[in-house]
Amino acid sequence: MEILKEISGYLQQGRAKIVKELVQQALDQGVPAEDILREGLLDGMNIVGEKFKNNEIFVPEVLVAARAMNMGAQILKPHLAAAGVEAHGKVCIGTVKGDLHDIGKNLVKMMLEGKGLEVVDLGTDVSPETFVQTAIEQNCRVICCSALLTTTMPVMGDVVKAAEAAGIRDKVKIMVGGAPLTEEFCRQIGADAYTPDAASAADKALEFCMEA
Ligand code: B1M
Repeated sequence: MEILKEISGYLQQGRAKIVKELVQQALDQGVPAEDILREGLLDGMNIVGEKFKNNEIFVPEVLVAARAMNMGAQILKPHLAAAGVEAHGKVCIGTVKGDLHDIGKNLVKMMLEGKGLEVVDLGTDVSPETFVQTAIEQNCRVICCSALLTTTMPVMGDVVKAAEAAGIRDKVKIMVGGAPLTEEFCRQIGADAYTPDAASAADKALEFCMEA
């Protein structure tokens, strides 16, 4: 669809204002929010990622594209979230210590809210102790950890250890995700679930909350 290609293209150029307008236009035309996200915003961000990897563009370009992505996603937020759903449980989410990538984490947060879960957003660069302390203080059923760097993935193992040390490991489920993660890594560190995308993360978190 032409408008989705335009959204992807302007996102790659970091034209946040136009991206916002086009996302709204696509919604007005009746394009499903999930399609706008996948074929417009995420498509654009993937191309940005490839160019970044190949040294065709650099951090400043990626940052403006990321800003356009976040602004477009904000417009989609109410459409991705199911309206008026009762809270089914509380979860906390954050990008692990040393890692500042938050686009994926923000998408997961949106999807969690869309499932009617109450979400405590800890932001980026979150220490294992903060995840665990928040889970205790706010009575969270699930801790959601995101990581985009291979160098910060091991921090997720530290979150599992911190939960064990604090004596809450049997009360809290620990979910992990982010581009470099795998099912095998999840098993190795003793986390409870790996999900490859935001929608399946929200389904899994809801399942854990309903089990409680
Ligand atoms: Co960075 N970066 N970056 N970056 N960056 C990557 C990740 C990289 C793969 C690029 C590359 O080289 N190809 C590479 C990592 C390589 C590696 O670790 N092996 C990299 C690097 C190296 C770096 C720096 C070190 C660069 C530098 O400074 N030299 C630096 C690190 C800073 C730090 O964190 N300490 C850095 C900085 C940045 C920016 C600040 C410029 C910017 C981040 C802006 C921001 O987030 N606000 C940035 C970006 C944007 C990227 C790329 C281009 C895009 C990431 C993204 O947002 N993707 C990325 C390349 C790429 O991925 N192709 C790259 C879109 C997002 C929707 O996907 O986060 O995977 P993702 O989330 C998905 C799923 O993974 C899943 O759901 C989401 C949607 O379905 N998911 C979960 C995510 N979390 C989940 C949690 C769950 C479940 C599912 O459960 C709890």
